Amino acid sequence: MIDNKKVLFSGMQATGNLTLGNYLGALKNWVSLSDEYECFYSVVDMHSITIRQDPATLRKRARALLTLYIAAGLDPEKNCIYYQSHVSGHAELSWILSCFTYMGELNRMTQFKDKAAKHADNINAGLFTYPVLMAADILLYQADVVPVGIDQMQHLELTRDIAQRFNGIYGDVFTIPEAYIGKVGAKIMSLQDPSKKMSKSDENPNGSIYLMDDPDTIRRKCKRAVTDSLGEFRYSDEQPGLHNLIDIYCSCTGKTPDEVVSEFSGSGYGQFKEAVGEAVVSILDPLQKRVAELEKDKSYIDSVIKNNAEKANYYAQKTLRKVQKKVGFPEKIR
Ligand code: ATP
Ligand code: LTN
Repeated sequence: MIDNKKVLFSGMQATGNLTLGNYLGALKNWVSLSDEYECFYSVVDMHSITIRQDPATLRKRARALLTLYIAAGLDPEKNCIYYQSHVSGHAELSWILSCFTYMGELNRMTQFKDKAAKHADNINAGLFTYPVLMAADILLYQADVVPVGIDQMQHLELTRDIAQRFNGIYGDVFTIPEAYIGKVGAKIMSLQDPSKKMSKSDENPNGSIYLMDDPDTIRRKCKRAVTDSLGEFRYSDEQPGLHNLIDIYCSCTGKTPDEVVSEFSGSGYGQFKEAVGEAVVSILDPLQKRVAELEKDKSYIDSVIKNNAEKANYYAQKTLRKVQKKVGFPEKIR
């Protein structure tokens, strides 16, 4: 608890251009939760280097992501928006927690298996211990809730196991976090292959709508989205392409699938795809305008980076000192 508010932590990697999936599945929920909780939203650049990155590009993308957090509606006066690499406590706690995590647990992580298969030439130890760093992110701020997409549930379960194990040995040190999975948009699928999640690292750019795509590109991608040949307007798992477009439309407009089905039941897929395109444009256009404005104000963004890193460090150090004492590290002499 901070000032009688429960604590929320979440983060995103600056590994590519963000997609509509990232926005509807994560960022949008973050904004709606930000009044209720004391929030920490990190640009997890330390996680990003588990995959080889070009330094200049990583720096640029990390700043763009931080700017996007603000543009999406997270007020940096109320929410702590910061770079993970600016708070050394993440790495320090991660080391300690790695001594409380079993190889067998890490071996079971599906994200590790997926990423290792994808980057067979660089299966580094960081990629393997990635979930420990994620546990450190969350536990460092004593987070009560962690909004993530379904794909991150396994990492969150591991975080809870590590925290419970530590508490079992040393007493109540860590708050045990709960996942928060949004109701709509928890899994937006690729527009080209609705059996696959929309992902920023997808090789086919037509499968994903990027948050910075211009309106015509968005309309074109929606128009070309894969549907089916049944020609029936239903919200059904048997029609995954249409199901996904209905999810996107509902998430952008706030309508329910039932309302959408009755609104479009007489019309063809083409007309609906156009409406989806317009709904996405109407969400992304204002977002892009706010990003452009914020990018002009370099000193404002710099001050957010500086002030929030200090705030994050303050809370991180509180937990870290407690943990260091518990495991038996000697007090620093000041
Ligand atoms: P990558 O392609 O690099 O693995 P990604 O696009 O899957 O990346 P992450 O950086 O892993 O995105 O995820 C950031 C956040 O966005 C996480 O909370 C994740 O669950 C959520 N998210 C990612 N893709 C989707 C999606 N298609 N639908 C809903 N939520 C998503
Ligand atoms: N692993 C997450 C990103 C991430 C995260 C976190 C999410 C790193 N640390 C802490 C929530 C809480 C991902 O790949 N989406």
